[in-house]
Order: sequence, then structure tokens, then C-alpha cells
Amino acid sequence: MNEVLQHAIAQAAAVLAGASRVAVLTGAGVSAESGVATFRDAQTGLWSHFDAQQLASQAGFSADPGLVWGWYMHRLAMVEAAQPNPGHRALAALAGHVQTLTLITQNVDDLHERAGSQRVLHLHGHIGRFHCNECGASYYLRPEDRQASLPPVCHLCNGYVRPGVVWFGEMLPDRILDEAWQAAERCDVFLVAGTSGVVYPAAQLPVVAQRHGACVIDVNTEPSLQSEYADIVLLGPSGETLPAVLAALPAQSG
Ligand code: BV8
Ligand code: ZN
Repeated sequence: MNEVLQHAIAQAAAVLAGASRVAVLTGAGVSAESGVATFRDAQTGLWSHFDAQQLASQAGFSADPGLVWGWYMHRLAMVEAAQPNPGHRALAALAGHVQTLTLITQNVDDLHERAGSQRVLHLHGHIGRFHCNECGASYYLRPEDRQASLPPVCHLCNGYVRPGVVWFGEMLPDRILDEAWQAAERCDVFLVAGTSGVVYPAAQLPVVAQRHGACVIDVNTEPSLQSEYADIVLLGPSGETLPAVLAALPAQSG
């Protein structure tokens, strides 16, 4: 680990050690080391000719429900085959070092929960949950649905079933967005990890936090939109830098 990164890790640990309220925002980058492709990663196979935003939309689903269903079943299988990485585990452990930690994620995988994090705020939903696209009725995935060439149909209205994620052009869940916004306004430190910062309103959260006086820390393998204004920048993989920050924290008191 280079000098600059080691210094930034020590700075981040010092700031976190003095914090009582911490808010964290994660993106696809924190799951990259678990083998879950990021949104930037080129789509593979059948979907290589489509950009993620097109597939993750009502328009995409109406145009070709089978293609979009297949894409989500492909991604669901990737998530289920993946394991949390040291970055997820470091964030779960960080909760024990501060008075309040609010973990906000744009990810639709459950790797934070599998790493032991409690009450994760999923701004963009869950890839493992399903409901009817017409009437909203919940739906429980059957094994045969995974290989199906079309989405299952709703037992109430025959509408197509869709994944429980927020598509582009759709509103985020109110209560979750409000809780995330309040955590950003009230935190002493806002830690951003593994996000490019291009999708709104999630990308607004670190700005809100900094405007309310918080120290913003950005963790990424490359410069992101946050690193332009962040107070501390850790340029390295979150699976290595986050455990290093945790290791640099003073031992938990009591
Ligand atoms: C909405 C679920 C009301 C689905 C997702 C204001 C300005 C401009 C546009 C808008 C605006 N307000 C609204 C919009 C429109 C739109 C938007 O933001 N468009 C962008 C693209 C310009 N927002 C919406 O539509 C939102 N809804 O606003 O509703 C409304 C409606 C209509 C019009 C106005 C208002 C809904 C957005 C949610 C969409 N759903 N996901 C699914 O997953 O299938 S978004 C999805 O993409 C992810 O959840 C995530 O949010 C985003 C991908 O970003 P990242 O997670 O950051 O991933 P990415 O691949 O981009 O980057 C990975 C990063 O990790 C990189 O920086 C890389 O360097 C780094 N990295 C890689 N490896 C590592 C690493 N870092 C550390 N360690 C590593 N090992
Ligand atoms: Zn229905």
C-alpha cells in the first residue's frame, strides 16, 4: 500500500474515531471483489448489446419482458453464488465502533446483510424480491421461473411479475429515502464506497452531508464524482482499504 493511501487511511480512522454519527453510502464497487459485476462493467452475453439503464426501466421491460427477466435471473444467480468480501465485513464491524451507523446502499444484492450489517437502507430495492408490475401483489419465485423465457404472471391480475428493484424513471421508496436524507443531514462523517456517483438522488446524499458540516470520505479504485469534493480520498479497492481503516481505529472501549 503506497504512502499516500496509508496516510489517507490514518486520516480516515482518526476522523471516524472521533465521530458519533456515521452514514455510509455504497455502490456496485463494494460488491465487485465478490464477483458481482458493477453497472459500468459491460453487459455480457445476451445483454451485451444493451446498456443497463435501458434494461432497468419500464420501457425496457415493456419492449422485451423476456430479455429483462433473463437479465435479472442472470444477476440473481451471480449474487446468490457470491460471498460478502472483507469490505462488506469491515462496514458491518464499523457499526460497533460508533454510536450510530446508517448504512445506505444503491446495491440490490444482500451482501451487506450476509456480512452482518443490520437495517441496511436499500435505496434501489432488492433483486431477490418480486411483485406484480400491474397490481403490486407480492410474488414468491419458483425454481422453474429462473430459466423461464418470460416473466411469471401474477395470480391476481395476470400482469407480468418484476424484480423488487427501482427502475430508472421510478421514484425511490419514500420512507427509506427520507431516513437516508436525515442520516446525511445529521452525520459527523459520511463514508462513500464503490460508487461512480452518477445516479440521482443517491448521488446527492454526500453533498447534503458536507453542506451540513460532515467530513466526506470517498473510497474508490479510481477518481469518482465524489472524490472531486471529498475531504479524504482513499484510492484503492474497498475490500482492502476498509479493513485497513477498521484496523487503524483505536480498540473499542468497554
Ligand atoms: C428518480 C436498481 C424521480 C435497478 C438502479 C437529476 C439529474 C440527472 C438525472 C436525474 C436526476 N434525477 C433523476 C434523474 C434520472 C435518473 C438518473 O439519476 N439518471 C442518471 C443516470 C443520470 N434517476 C432516476 O431515474 C431515479 N428515479 O429520480 O425518480 C424522477 C423520475 C423521473 C425523472 C425525474 C425524477 C432512479 C434511479 C435508480 C435506478 N436503479 N438500480 C438494478 O440494479 O437493476 S441505479 C443502479 O445504477 C445502481 O443501483 C446504482 O445506483 C447505479 C450504478 O452506480 P454504481 O453503483 O456507482 O456502479 P457503477 O458501476 O456506476 O460504478 C462502480 C464504481 O465502483 C466505479 O466508480 C468504480 O470505479 C468503483 N469500483 C469498482 N471496483 C471497486 C470500486 N470501488 C472500490 N473497490 C472496488 N473493488
Ligand atoms: Zn397483479
